[in-house]
Order: sequence, then structure tokens, then C-alpha cells
Amino acid sequence: MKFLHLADTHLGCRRYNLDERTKDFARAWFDIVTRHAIGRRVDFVLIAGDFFNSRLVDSQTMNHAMIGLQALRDADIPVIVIEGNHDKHDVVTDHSWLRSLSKWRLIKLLEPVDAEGNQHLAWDETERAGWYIDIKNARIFGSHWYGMSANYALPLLADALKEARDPERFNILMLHTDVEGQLGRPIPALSVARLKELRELVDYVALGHTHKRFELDNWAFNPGSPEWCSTDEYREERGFYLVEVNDARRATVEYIQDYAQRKLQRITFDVSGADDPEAMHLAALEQIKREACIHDENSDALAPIIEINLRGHLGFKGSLLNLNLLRDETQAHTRALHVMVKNQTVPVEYAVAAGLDANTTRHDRERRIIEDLVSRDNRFSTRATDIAALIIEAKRLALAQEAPEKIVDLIAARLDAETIDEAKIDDVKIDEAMMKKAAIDESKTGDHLTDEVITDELKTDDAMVDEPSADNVPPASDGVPANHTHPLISHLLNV
Ligand SMILES: [Mn+2]
Repeated sequence: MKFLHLADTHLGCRRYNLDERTKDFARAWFDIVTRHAIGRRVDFVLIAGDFFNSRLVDSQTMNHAMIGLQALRDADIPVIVIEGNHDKHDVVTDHSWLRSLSKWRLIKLLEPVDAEGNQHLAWDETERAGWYIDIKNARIFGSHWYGMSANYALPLLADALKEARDPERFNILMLHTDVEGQLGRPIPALSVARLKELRELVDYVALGHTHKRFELDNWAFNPGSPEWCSTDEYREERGFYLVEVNDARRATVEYIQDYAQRKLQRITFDVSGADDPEAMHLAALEQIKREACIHDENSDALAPIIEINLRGHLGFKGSLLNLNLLRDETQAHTRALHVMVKNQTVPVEYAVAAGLDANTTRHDRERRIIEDLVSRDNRFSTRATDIAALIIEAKRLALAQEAPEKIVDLIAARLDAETIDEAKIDDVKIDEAMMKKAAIDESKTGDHLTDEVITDELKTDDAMVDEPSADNVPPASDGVPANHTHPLISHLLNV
């Protein structure tokens, strides 16, 4: 006995407003059906959810589905399907195209409970309903999309499987679910421990949902989607399984990727250092010409989709980048199906905290952002590190409900120390007026911070964003207003 296990075919997936991209999903599906299901004369095909990209199936998508399903019906190969989160039935009307296709004898949709709320066990060919079906020496169980309640549903499923499994057969469970550890997102996925509670009950778990290949214990298998649904999925392995089961109910599982797939090529160009838009454009184009795949229009291969990522610090305004020209020139040179240019550069006017990666701690990120903002002002650029530390310390004290006087004292003392240090270095006597001005300018820097960067932490008070002018320079002789309403202090206390 042998069968194909696919999942997440996502027929009807539309991207980049390109009809060809929608057809890619149909091409992959039809290639798998004709060359691998029919060509290898398998006994059945499993589709573990998300056969369609959406429960709202348009006519083109239904045609794509039917081409494959009719070919399989003509070859007498049953198609066993479960719902996925993308194509599950409508909760109000209970209708779904999968239920209709099942009634029309093109697929067998396995559901523990049908549209009328009836519980089912063995597949009834007339009723077109059932939770499990026997084909050759396999017993195949379906399941619903449990979403976030998978961890609660699994013990119930296990109890039901204990009753319904056939120890004489190769028991397969089809399951559309997230599995712990397979996604980089902190969402409540089905725990591996829960899944393994089924270990003694079923011989093969046919998973779907996560768009990348993974396997657990040579027992639970997730093939990934035959085509990539977003560029982020491109680097994941995708394909389907061909499973052969011998008379001793031992399975040999082969992973297959040989079918029509559209290639994505990513090219990254670092714009840092270029201060002339035209020179940058030419340099980018030169790299693209060096690295890009050139599509041969006489070959059978599908023309690739090319994604160009521009990264780094621009030395000029972002509006001077001619992204459309770069896209068109790349397209003309490579004859790609589609070229995307993603601008992830930082224009010179926002060049703050460059080079920090996702692993940078919040503390280091905040310190760098403040330091970079302080550095923009040439008057403070040489002591940006110290001033950034002072601002963070003052904020920390304010959040800790420290007395305003103490924060003022700290700022005054530090500014004094720094000013004196500078005076020593430069051998210039800094007068009191300069100190006052530095204190006020610093408060201005603080306001910029809240405007642009840490608005979630420090709420901007409109009254505090006034430009410092001769009028609002505090009159106090020590450089700090006597009533402790120094803008920076008030600001920090105003959280
Ligand atoms: Mn999916």
C-alpha cells in the first residue's frame, strides 16, 4: 500500500497581483497529481488541511482544484481531506466548498461531526460522512481544526482513538495544527508531549498547517506547503511525502520536492557609504547584474521572482532613490516574472541606532538611541555617551519616584563635572551662561527623544516641547530653575 501525504496546497493564493503566481499553486498541485499520484499509482492521497487558500473560492480556483480532482477520480485514486484554518466551513451557514466537493464525490472529507451536528464514526459512502475510513489496510482518521484549543482537544481525541483504532490496520491520523517548537512565534501550539500521547494509538500522523517540513520521531510528518505563500517562507523546505507501508505495517517515508515550483531569488545591496544617488543606483545595478539569475525564455523552467533588499544607511534623502527604475532595469536584464524592491534603508535624517540586531537588549537599544540623538547636535557629540547615561539615570530615578530635588542635584552635579572636565581639556574657562545653555539644550534633546523614540515610555507634554529661547532660559544663578520646573526634570517626572 502506498499513498501521498500533502498539506497546505493553498489553491487560489494570490500574490503581487500576478495571475501567474496564482497559477503556480495550481501548477504544483497538478504536477504532483499527475506525475506522483497517478504516475506512481498510489492507493490514496491525503490532504491535511488548507487545500484552498480561503473558504471563499473563486471560479478560477475551483477550476484549478477540479483539474486535479477529476484526474484523480478518473484514475480511481480516493482523495482524503480534512479542513484547515483557511478553508474550514462557515460557522453561520455551515457550508464549505470542501463539504460540497465531498457530496459531489470528488473528495472524502473526514469530520467527526458533520454539518447537521451528527456524530460519525466509519465513513458512509452514501451519506458522504465519517470520521474515519478504511482503504486497503489503512484506517485513516480525520479531525477538525482545533486552533488554540488543540492541547485540550487531544486527550478527548486520544480517548476516541482508543475505541476506534483497528490494531490490525495501519492507523493514520490527519491533523491540521501548530506544533510546539516549529514556529518562531510565541503562540499556544500543540505541545509535543500532548501529541506523543497518541504515539501508541496511531502509526502515522499526517500533519498540516506549518509551511515548512518537519518530522517527529519518524512518526509525525509535516510536509510544508508545495508553494511558498509569502517570501518569508521561501527558505523553508517544502514538498510532500510518498509513504509505502508493507504487510507488517512498517512505513517507508520518502520526501519529494521534484515538481513545478517557482524560484525566488533575494539580492541584498548595502547602500551605506554612498552619498550620490546616481552612483548608488549604478553600484546596485552592477551587483544585481553580477548575481541575478537570468531567465532563459526558451527553457521549460519558470521565470524566477526576484526580491531586491536595499539595506544600510543612506547618505541622502530617501526620496532621491529611484526604486521603480531599479525594478524595471532588473526586470529587463533578468526577464524575471516579477521584481520587488524592498527599501529597508535608513535615510540620513533618521540615522539612529544603526546596526543593532534583534538580539540587542531593550536597555542597550535605548542607550544607543539616546546617544545617537544627542550626537546629532555637534555641541554635545563629543560627550554623547555621558549625556545619554545621565538621561537614562534621570529617567530611572523619576520612574522610581525619586524626589525631584535629588534628580536636579544629580543633573547639576554631572553637568558641572563634565563641563569642568571639558574646561580642563580645552583649557578654556566655561562660564555660567554656557552651563545654563547646555542644560536647556539637553532638555530639548530629551523632548526629541520622547517625540521620536520612546513615546510609549515618556508621554510628551506639549508644554514641554517649546524651543528654548532667551525668554525661557531659567533665571536661576546655578543653571537650574529654583522652583524645579526645569523642562527636562518636569518632563521626566511627567510620566
Ligand atoms: Mn496553511
